[in-house]
Amino acid sequence: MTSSPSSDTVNYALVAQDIRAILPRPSYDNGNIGPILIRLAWHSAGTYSKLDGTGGSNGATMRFEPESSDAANAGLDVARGFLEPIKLKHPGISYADLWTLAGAVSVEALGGPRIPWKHGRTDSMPMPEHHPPISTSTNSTQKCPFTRPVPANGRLPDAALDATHLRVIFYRMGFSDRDIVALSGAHSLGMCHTDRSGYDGVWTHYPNEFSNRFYQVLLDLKWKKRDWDDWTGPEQYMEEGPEQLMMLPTDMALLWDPHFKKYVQVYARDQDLFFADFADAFGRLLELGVVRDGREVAASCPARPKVVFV
Ligand code: CCH
Repeated sequence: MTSSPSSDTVNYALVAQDIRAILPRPSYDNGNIGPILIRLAWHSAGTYSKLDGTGGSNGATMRFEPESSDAANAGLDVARGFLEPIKLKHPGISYADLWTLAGAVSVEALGGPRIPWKHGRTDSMPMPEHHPPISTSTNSTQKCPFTRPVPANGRLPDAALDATHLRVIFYRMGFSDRDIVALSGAHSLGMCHTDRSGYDGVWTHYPNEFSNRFYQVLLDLKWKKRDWDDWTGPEQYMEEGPEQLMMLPTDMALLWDPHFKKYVQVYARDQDLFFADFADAFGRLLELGVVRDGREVAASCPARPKVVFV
């Protein structure tokens, strides 16, 4: 990995301020780019595997193939483009730090909790096909800019699947059922785009407000499969009646799986607990794959007070 030469001189508070300033954008979607920046941060980190330490937010490998053209990342080139002026203004920040910081800043700017975030990620280069083995010798002063090849695509969740799939994907990163439900609450924000994922619509009526509304509508509304009238779209769920909120099959899985559902119910009632759990889980997500003090950070959760189900 190579570290940008001036990463030590970056004023991260100023970068955060500059990110906050670009979030409102009247011509884009619902008028704010925060939701797509949060999605960028999550997808940059969500490739991590605790089994071999590959993937994760370190390296900002979504700049390169194959990750840049992973179908799950469709549309995130737009998010990366939004952050390019910030990178130009603060060239010392790594892309990996910039993308994760943008996600953390956006959550808070949209009314959510403060996300614990530390700088120190570095940007990697794609390994050329015929690169000789990388020396691990510690007395070499020449740092090799190439890193191991990035993992194959397919590590991010597929919205068409079920609770078992969610567990396979998130357990691989080191998360628990409680973390899965807490992280999914980010779907209070933003929207689906037919030209990106194929899905269509918003989860809540306030897509620029970070809140526990995702859980409330999931529980309170009646959902039916969307009847695509003019074209055959993917299976997704729509609110019954004239209003048109939507859910992905993986969102519905949180309702249909009894263990996930218990957390949905708790978070629907208790926004403070949701905010605390989200901040904790999202903070750990952004650390995945990051090496600090010679140790790779794992997602496994520190001891927390147990949730009381009533
Ligand atoms: Fe998500 N998400 N997400 N998501 N997501 C989509 C959009 C957003 C899944 C699928 C989709 C998380 C978890 C999951 C956001 C944050 C998070 C879309 C629409 C799909 C599909 C993309 C489009 O068409 O533009 C699936 C499956 C999972 C399984 O767990 C997690 C975790 C987070 C963050 C913590 C946000 C925010 C959006 C809105 C993006 C936008 O452009 O408005």
